[in-house]
Amino acid sequence: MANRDPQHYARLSAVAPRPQRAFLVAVDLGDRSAPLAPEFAEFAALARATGVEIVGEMIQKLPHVDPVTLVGSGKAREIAERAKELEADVLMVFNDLRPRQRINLEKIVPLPIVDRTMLILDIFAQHARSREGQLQVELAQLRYRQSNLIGSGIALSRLGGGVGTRGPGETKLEVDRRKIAARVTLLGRQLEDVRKQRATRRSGRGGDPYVALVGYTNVGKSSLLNRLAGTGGNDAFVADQPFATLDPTLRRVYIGDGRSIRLADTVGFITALPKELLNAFRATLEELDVADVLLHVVDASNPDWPRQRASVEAILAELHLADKPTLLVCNKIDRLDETARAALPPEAILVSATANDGIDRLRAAIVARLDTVRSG
Ligand SMILES: Nc1nc2c(ncn2[C@@H]2O[C@H](COP(=O)(O)OP(=O)(O)OP(=O)(O)O)[C@@H](O)[C@H]2O)c(=O)[nH]1
Ligand SMILES: [Mg+2]
Repeated sequence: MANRDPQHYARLSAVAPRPQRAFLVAVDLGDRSAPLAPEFAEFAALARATGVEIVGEMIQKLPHVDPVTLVGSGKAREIAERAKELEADVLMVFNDLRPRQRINLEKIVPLPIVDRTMLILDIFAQHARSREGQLQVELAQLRYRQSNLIGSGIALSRLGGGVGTRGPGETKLEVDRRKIAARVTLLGRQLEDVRKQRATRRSGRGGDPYVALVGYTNVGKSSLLNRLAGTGGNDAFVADQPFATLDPTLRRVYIGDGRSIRLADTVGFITALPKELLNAFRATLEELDVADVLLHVVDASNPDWPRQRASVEAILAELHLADKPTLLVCNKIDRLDETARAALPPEAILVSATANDGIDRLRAAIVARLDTVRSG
């Protein structure tokens, strides 16, 4: 029952910390093949998903990044001033930082620095539910700190329990590197155990063909799973935020003609998925290896979808899944007019998970694809 005591709310808000104020920084290298705008917008969305308030941003155009401070020392001082005026608590840096650049930049801008990988790891830490997911994220966080020499410095501990320090990381910032190494070994062993158990469970299943949903984060994979499974009450979690799904779910789905499949939801992908995460989640993702067919879902209402599709294909290739039989599923077509729909690739299956459009077509396409896989 809800607590209706007004005092209770007063106390809660008194204790609740205000959201951290983040200042965003990027160096724009003017690369025409990879324009900054969509990736920077994605970076801001990742930042917001961690719960921070974005109070300002600065984009510095440079032919190449400054080897010492990333942005150049003059710009760094400007950032320090702006961030101070805006009372920022944390500096979020879009570009990859070398450990030395991080240290130098922190000397000029006296704020904890959080980079894109740390943001993604933080969101993962917030969303991991299963034991395996939590172990995977903690391992990835520790490995990232190890390789970037983060954690022994004072910066993050000053931040205390905010973004970049969430999850199984906090006290650990003070722990010396040997303790981190020992923890990494222990986590690795625990993960191995969890995986063995899962492998045993998996070998007990079997039967129906195995189909997996893959795709960029937030394109509607879990929504499609729910729509196809027609689950009442037992829905996979759906949310308008990156990385809503971390733990793989598996549902039985009737696809017509007296036939069923096992349909798996997976963690969403993102451009330049941090290698620590890819490695940590490799075992989960390699389960895709046993899939008979992949459904590659894209958000066709996002003008950026071709870039997202290419990123997903690159990650699939890295996981040695490029040759899997795959169906391209263009989701969210409820947001597109006729012209935009007609411009989509001819082989794509057009659907809307939320508007329940094209789902029968999708079922039929899965049946057909499975038949060619079986007979081929
Ligand atoms: N307009 C529209 N919105 C959709 C459709 N399908 C999903 N969405 C919305 O898109 C958002 C993301 O949906 P999810 O199903 O959580 O996406 P996901 O691919 O599982 O995302 P992650 O698990 O974070 O990778 C939610 O707000 C959904 O309601 C659709 O067909 N049309
Ligand atoms: Mg999902």
